[in-house]
Amino acid sequence: MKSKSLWRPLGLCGLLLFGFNSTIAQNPLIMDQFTADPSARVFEGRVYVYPSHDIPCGKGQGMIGFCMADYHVFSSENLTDWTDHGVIVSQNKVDWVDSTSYSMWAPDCIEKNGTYYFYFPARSRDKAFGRGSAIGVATADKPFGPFTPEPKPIEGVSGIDPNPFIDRDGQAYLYWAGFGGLLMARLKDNMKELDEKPQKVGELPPKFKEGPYLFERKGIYYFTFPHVENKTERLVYCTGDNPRGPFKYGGVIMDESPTGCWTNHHSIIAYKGQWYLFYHHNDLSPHFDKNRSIRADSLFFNEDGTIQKVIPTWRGAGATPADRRIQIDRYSALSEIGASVAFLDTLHRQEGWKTVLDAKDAWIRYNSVDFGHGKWKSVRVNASGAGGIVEIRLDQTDGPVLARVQIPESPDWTVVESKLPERPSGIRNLIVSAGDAGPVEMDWISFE
Ligand code: FUB
Repeated sequence: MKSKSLWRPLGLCGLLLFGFNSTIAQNPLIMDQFTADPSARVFEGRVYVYPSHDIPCGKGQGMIGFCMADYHVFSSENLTDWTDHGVIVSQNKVDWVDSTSYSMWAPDCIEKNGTYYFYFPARSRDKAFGRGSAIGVATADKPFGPFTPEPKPIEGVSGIDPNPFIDRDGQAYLYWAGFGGLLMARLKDNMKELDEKPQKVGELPPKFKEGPYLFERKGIYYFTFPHVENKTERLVYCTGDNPRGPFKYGGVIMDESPTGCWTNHHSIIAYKGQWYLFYHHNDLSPHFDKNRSIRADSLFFNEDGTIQKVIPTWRGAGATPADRRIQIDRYSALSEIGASVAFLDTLHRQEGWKTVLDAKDAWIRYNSVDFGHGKWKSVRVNASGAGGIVEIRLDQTDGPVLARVQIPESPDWTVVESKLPERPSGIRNLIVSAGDAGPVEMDWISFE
């Protein structure tokens, strides 16, 4: 059957916690808290993500529905297991920040000569530092801190969404969203002061822009940002031959969110030979788009350096080890009819989603399961529903059958185990289909 949009309404698989502060997830990457504005960086061979931390607003708290009191940093070696390193900077512990403002919006971090510079916006206690948000710096010897904030914000910078960039010649720049649009200035060697007056970044498309992110690839400087052309933010890019611009419009990186999340905010990195787009949507808060969740998907360039549009997926990036509880509801594709996902518990969305197959031959595909060297003897499926035989195939909908699992009729979740006649190895796609079973709900499957 033809696969249908990846934006069908959701259901969820369980959250699997590996100890106190480490989670496994596809998209969204983090399930135990809201996260937004992901600035991803590769430091010391790992991916570090510095997001904002959305929390539900109390009365009179925050600005325009956004409430952010601190920052966490997360890291991963495989883009599947994410470690939460905890709070690195908070509004109560920065001298210049108004500690009642909950205004710690999108941050970013960069390394220079072994020091990590974390840039963050917040409303200052002293209006001398600007009309709205000021931008401060905190430094650390390690990407996960401990970070020491400077006593004052950067002089001459008023705005949000800081993005530092260091060119190949060692010159550093800071980009941000200010009152005059997207602005930039050279940074001094100390990375804590501007080396020139802020300038407007030139030749950008009209209408609302924020969240600048600059990177360089093969001598092309990509100046990328969220841009409201129609209703909500889409991600676009411009290119130039140097970090100051002017930049020429290149195209759309990601379309407006089909679920109506008004903001999107992103970063782009290369890691282990693949490019990735980090961005956010409101997966865990479908009715309030100021409580967001970060995501990642692969990004590809054309031969001429143009960027291929990224289609958001639930599956995200990274291979999933076969012995994990594979959350097949974080799918790569599903059949046109009879397959859907839904929250396991609409009151506790952080518990995730489940897969629902309720028509003959309905299927769901989950890409890139890592079977390694083929020691697998059985598959376990956590299922409920009317019962019947669920079929698991490899690679594609008409690929080899890996197992036929008899699901008992039960309204409760039951783990069923079935022997594998063959032992799969390597990285394979899984297709789980209902055959004539159903309706059947599945929380996860796993191999032993
Ligand atoms: O997270 C608060 C603001 O929303 C960010 O600073 C913007 O980029 C938008 O994502």
